Amino acid sequence: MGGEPDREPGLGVGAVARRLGLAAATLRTWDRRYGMGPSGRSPGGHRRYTPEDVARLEAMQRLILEGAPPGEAALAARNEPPGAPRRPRGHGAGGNRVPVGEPPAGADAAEVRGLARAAMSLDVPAMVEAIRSAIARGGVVRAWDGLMVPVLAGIGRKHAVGGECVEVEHLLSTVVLGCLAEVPTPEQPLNVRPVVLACAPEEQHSLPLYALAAALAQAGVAASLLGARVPPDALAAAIRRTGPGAVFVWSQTAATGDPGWLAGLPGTRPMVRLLAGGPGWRQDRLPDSVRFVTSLSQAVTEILNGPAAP
Ligand code: B12
Repeated sequence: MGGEPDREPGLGVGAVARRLGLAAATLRTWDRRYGMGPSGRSPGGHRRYTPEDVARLEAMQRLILEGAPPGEAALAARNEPPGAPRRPRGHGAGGNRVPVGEPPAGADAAEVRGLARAAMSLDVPAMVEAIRSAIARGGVVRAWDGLMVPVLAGIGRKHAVGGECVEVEHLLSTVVLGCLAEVPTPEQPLNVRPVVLACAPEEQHSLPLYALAAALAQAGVAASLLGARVPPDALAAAIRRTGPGAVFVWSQTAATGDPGWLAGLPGTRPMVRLLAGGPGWRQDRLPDSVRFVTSLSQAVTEILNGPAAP
């Protein structure tokens, strides 16, 4: 387990951190500040968390999620007999768990739960660690579909049910955006003409564009990301000035999905390839010239291999 021999009894800090969806640094702080460290020892003399230590940490985490300050949570968790029944929570049908549901095939359920817990604990280092390592292991497309989307969708459901978790949604969005933006742009891009990515007018859900920019970067394509709420005139100006090979427009919500304005975008010579994606679009009203895509991987493939490929 992460370099900690499983022959040794008890768990090391890394294993417990993964289990709770916290950063190892958070556990070390809880040890130092609140005396919530490991009470066991391995034969080799290393400090190890016993099952009782882990139960106390889980209780402390639960109490923090319920709103207790960490010091009080530690005190109460130490006094709570192991295996004590959990107190009912005051609000929301699902308490403080994220209803992430069944992760998609190929996704690592433990990893999804870990990120969800880290998000609910507002534990930025643990969120960053989970997302960075998923991107490093499987690439952007897998990390997006298998880890980030299930947790984002779970938070979205929770918000829809009880209006809760706005702070979690905002912080997770910031972290996801930061991790995707870290993916380096190719030094010698395959594309000569730019690829422009934009949200529909008034559309604030820009994360899918960051996922697309990062996935394209890993495929060797550099993209210009215009971000959220791009007015039609601004997109038209960008097209006229840069003569892109492809333009991708995202609409997440029905309020931004009327595509009437797309037909007014300037054509360039050679032709600009116009792609649209997202659940917001009124697909029946999309102009014939617009190609509609239904997944991140399809968007990447279309941009890489379409008739007007960069
Ligand atoms: C993060 C988030 C926000 C953040 C966005 C931050 C950012 N920079 O993007 C903030 C806080 C700003 C926000 C604001 C709002 N939000 Co919001 N938000 C979300 C959340 C949690 C994730 C959004 C996301 O990135 N989704 C990406 C994936 C998870 O979405 P998906 O569509 O399921 O993706 C799949 C397909 O679309 C497909 N796909 C097809 N083609 C392509 C192409 C590409 C390139 C990609 C990547 C994928 C793809 O593959 C995807 C899987 O990869 C969703 C929950 C959800 N289920 O999406 C709510 C959600 C989208 N928001 C919602 C709402 C209502 C709002 C607000 C109106 C709230 C408010 N009252 O202010 C505002 C909207 C403001 C506006 N005008 O846009 C609703 C929308 C309901 C609806 N059907 O219209 C949702 C569904 C939450 C809910 N259940 O109620 N939100």
